[in-house]
Amino acid sequence: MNQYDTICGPATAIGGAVAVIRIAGPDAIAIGNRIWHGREPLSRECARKMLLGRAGGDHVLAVCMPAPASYTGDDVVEIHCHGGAAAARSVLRTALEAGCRMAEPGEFTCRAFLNGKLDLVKAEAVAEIVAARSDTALRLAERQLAGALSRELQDLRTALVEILAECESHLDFPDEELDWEPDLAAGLDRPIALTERLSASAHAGSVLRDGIRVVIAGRPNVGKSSLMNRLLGYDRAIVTAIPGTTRDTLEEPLTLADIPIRLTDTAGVRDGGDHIEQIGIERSRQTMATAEVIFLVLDASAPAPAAEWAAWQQDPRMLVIWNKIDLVPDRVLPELPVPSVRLSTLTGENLTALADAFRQLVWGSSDWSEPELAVNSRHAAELAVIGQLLPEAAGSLRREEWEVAAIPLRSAIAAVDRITGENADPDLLERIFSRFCIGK
Ligand SMILES: Nc1nc2c(ncn2[C@@H]2O[C@H](COP(=O)(O)OP(=O)(O)OP(=O)(O)O)[C@@H](O)[C@H]2O)c(=O)[nH]1
Ligand SMILES: [Mg+2]
Repeated sequence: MNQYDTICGPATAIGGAVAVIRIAGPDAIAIGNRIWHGREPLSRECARKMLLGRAGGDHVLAVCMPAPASYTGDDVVEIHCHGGAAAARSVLRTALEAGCRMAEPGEFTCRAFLNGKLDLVKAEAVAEIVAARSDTALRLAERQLAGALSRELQDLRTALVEILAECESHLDFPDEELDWEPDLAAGLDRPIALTERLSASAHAGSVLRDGIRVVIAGRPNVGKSSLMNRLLGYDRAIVTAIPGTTRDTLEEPLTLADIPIRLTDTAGVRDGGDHIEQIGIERSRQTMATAEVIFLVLDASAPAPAAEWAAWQQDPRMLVIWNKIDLVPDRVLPELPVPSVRLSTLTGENLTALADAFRQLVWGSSDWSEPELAVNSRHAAELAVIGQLLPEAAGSLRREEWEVAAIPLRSAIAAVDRITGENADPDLLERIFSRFCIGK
C-alpha cells in the first residue's frame, strides 16, 4: 500500500439502487474533475456539497471532501451513481483510466489510521461494524469506534508512563531529596486491575464477534431438523417421520438470544442404518467434538433415553431439549445434571425458554448485561503479556530495584502501543487491514 497513490474502490455492495465509488489521495480532486462534469468543477469551495453532473455516461452525484476533513484524512471524492454491476463498474473504469489505482482491502481505513484519524483499535471497530451479526455486537463496535477502548488504553498507558518516569528519576537522581512517590508499587494496582478487567472481556468479545458453534445432536427422529427449521424461521432441513432422514451435517448462521451462532443439524446417531447413514453419523460425532454448545434433543414422548446419553450429560457444553411435549404435556421428565428445557418444535411452545437457557449457558448467568466494551483476541494476547509484566514490575518496585522495574514497565507500554497501533509494524497492519472489504 503506497500512501501517495490516488486510490479508488466501490464503497457500497454492488446490486443496490445507488453505488458509491470512492476516490482518495493527492490527485483525487483532479481525477474527479477528469471523470465528472457538472456546472462547476469539484474544488475546495464546494466541499461536502452534493453536485449533480455526469460521469461514465451516467447522471451521478459527486461530493468533494478535501483534506484533512475527510474519512481518510486526504482529499476524497465520492461519485454516487446508479447501482448495479455495470453502472458502478463503468465509473470505476473511468477512474482507473484517469490515473487511480484500485484500492486494496481496507486501504481507505488504513490511510485514515496512518493519517492519525483513528487508532488501530478504532480502525478494527470499523471492520467490526460492517461484520456485526447482532445488535449487541454492533453497539459494542460503535462504542469501540467512539473511543471507549482507546480511552481505557490511554489511561493505562498514562499511568504506566508516570510510574516509569518516577522510576527513571530514581535512577537519574539517586542521591537527591526529591518529592518521591512513597509507594510506587501501589500505583500499579489500578493498571493491574484495569488489565484484568479488559482481559476478562475477551470471552464476551469472542462470542459476540466470532459467534459460537452450536450443534443439534440426538437420536434419529427426535426432531433435530424440526428444531433447526424452527430457529431459522424457514424450512431449511428435510423433516419426515422416517428415522434417518438427515444424512449429512447442515450448517446455517443465525442469531439466538442476540448471540451470533453457526447452527449445525446432524444425522441422528444410532447403530445400524446403511453405509451412507453411518458416514453421516461419523460426521455428527466429529461436529459434536468441535462444538462449543450442544443442543441434545430428546423425545419427551418416548421412553427415557438410553444409557449411552448418560456420558454426554456430564458435558458442560450440553443443553438438553425435551422435544414433542405437545404429545405429553403433563409428563414429569427425569431430573438431569445439565440444563434442560421442554418445548415443542411442532407448535413452537416454550421456544423462548430455549433462548433463555442458551443465554445462561453462554454467559454463565441469567442476568448478563451487555459489556461497555470487549477486547478481541489480538488485544487479549497483548493484555495477557501486560498482565504478566505488571506484577513483575510491582515486585521490583517494592524492592526499590528501579532499574529492574523499568524493564517490564517499558515492555508493558510497548504492548499497549501495539494494541493501539502506535509504532505498529507493517506486517501487523497488513494482517489487520487485509481482513477488511475493498472500499472500506
Ligand atoms: N408431535 C411432534 N412431532 C414433532 C415435533 N418435532 C418434530 N416432530 C416430528 O418428528 C418427526 C421427525 O422430525 P425430524 O425433525 O425429521 O427429526 P430428526 O431428529 O431430524 O430426525 P433424523 O434426521 O432422522 O435424525 C417428524 O415427523 C416431525 O414432524 C414436536 O415437537 N412434536
Ligand atoms: Mg433430521
